[in-house]
Amino acid sequence: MDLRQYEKNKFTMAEILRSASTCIPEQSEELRARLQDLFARLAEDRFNLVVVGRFSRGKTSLMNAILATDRLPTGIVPLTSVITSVGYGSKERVLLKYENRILNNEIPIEALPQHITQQGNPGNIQRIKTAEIQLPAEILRKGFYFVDTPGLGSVIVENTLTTEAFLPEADAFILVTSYESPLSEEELRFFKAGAASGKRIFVVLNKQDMVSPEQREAAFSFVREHLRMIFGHATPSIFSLSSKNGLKAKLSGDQGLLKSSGIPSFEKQLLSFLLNEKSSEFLLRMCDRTRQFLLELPHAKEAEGLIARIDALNQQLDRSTPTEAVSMPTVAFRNLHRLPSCEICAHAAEKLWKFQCAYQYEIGISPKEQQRFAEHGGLCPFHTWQFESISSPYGICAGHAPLLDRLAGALRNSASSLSREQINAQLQTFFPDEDDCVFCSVRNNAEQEAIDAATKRLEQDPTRAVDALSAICFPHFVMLVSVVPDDDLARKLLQRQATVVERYADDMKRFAIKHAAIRRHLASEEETNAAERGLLLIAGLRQVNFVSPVRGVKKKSAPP
Ligand SMILES: Nc1nc2c(ncn2[C@@H]2O[C@H](COP(=O)(O)OP(=O)(O)OP(=O)(O)O)[C@@H](O)[C@H]2O)c(=O)[nH]1
Ligand SMILES: [Mg+2]
Ligand SMILES: [Zn+2]
Ligand SMILES: [Zn+2]
Repeated sequence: MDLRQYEKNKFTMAEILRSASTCIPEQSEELRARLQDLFARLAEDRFNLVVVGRFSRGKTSLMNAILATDRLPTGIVPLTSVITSVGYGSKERVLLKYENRILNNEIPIEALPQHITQQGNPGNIQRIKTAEIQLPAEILRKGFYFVDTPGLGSVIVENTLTTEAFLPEADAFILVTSYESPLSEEELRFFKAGAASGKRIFVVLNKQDMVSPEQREAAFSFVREHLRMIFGHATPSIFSLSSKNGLKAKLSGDQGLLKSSGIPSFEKQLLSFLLNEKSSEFLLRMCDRTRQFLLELPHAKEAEGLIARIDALNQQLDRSTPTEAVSMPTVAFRNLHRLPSCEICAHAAEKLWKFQCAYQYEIGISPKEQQRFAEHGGLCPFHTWQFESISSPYGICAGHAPLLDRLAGALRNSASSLSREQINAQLQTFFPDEDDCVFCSVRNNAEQEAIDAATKRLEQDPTRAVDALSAICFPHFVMLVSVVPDDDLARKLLQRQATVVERYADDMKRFAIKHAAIRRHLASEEETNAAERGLLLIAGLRQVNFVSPVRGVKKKSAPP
């Protein structure tokens, strides 16, 4: 089951739950509460991947390397003093949650050292329960959480206690030891407890850059032998790596160094585990619970269709073969998070606004402009009302009285001297057409300018320009693609648009699940704005795309 399939199955599950709500009798508060609970579980789908080990092994450094950031503080002396979880957010954010306090405290990420390190907050005297960091890292986007913990076994007893108290919250562990002196007393103790818990454990042998290949081999065998004694058949995989080099390589883009750091193969295993084991287990549990719920409904007959859907989903999950060798979700297109909305809309809206402000003044004072206004038949209906919203009653009268005079004259003239056919033809000319409405023509010119500018950038440096595009709305996307001369480039634009659209759809679906579950606070900023962003992507700005997606269609057919 790949990530998309997993999300899709979750949405199917949410649909079934939504339909189930119609089968609940009016007065049954209890059943309704249980359904809410099922929704909440689905929405919360949270998996804590907890990083543990002796102090100074490089736990925090490993998290930094995976997340490609240097934001989490690391150091040579025992450092982390607070449980620090990292989840997805469209921008960097840090929330501190306290023991015995309801209100959270939001701090800038630069201030982290004052709250989560031994130096700033020794032995966690500030009584912070968790520091929750949000980062825009792709691996986190699907609801995974990495949790950094204070190191075990240092003289700072509080730190060990903090970590031990948190262990029941863990769904899987990454145990970090290092080449300096692998497998300390407390690490061995931890392994024995871990083996008994049945939770999945990954073992990392960090700091491989500090030892020669021979030393590396010897230390690796030593660790493997010890683990075999503890775990027997179920010995966890061991990963030799250098977090330090991994992060350095990610920040500098050095692919060779990245590969030799061992970080990519570790990430691949982690992701494969998260997809194949965590996901299906979670969904199968959800199926069981929902089926049970449906069977208990008083009119179980009505729920039969839903039970059949649950069973189908269940079977599909049982059958789905593990996806081997999944790599990190590679983003073929960059800069996809926090995309600004359509740049063509933005340019046209800005030009139009400036023009409108100047125009409503001009029409009030210039007889020449009033005359032109009358001769062109005024503005199109949409812009007539827009004009109304920004001008004074005086400005409206000054512009529209001459227009009405002219219309009255033309009507009289038609009535007395034209044939019926001529009358019909002449009536058509009363409406301003797109070129007559000054606002429409300003909009058209501005659109054209923005599309030309984008096309030029796309031709000069296609790869960079495609990545730098905003979330182009569909009406403008159609216009843009139709003028891009190069075939490959046009295809690339379609692919990128597909990726953007898919992402927005995911955000909308996730928000819908969380909304239904009354878990709105769990939604990321991207999910919260999903409805508005999705509509903007489909329709563009109201004041720009007010008529039809394809500009040519707006032209009226000529009068017969
Ligand atoms: N040479 C080398 N040094 C590393 C590597 N990873 C981490 N270090 C260094 O080891 C020291 C400890 O790293 P941290 O990431 O703070 O270790 P930690 O396990 O989080 O420590 P606590 O928070 O105290 O439990 C720092 O000085 C890091 O720079 C590595 O792969 N190679
Ligand atoms: Mg640390
Ligand atoms: Zn647009
Ligand atoms: Zn108009």
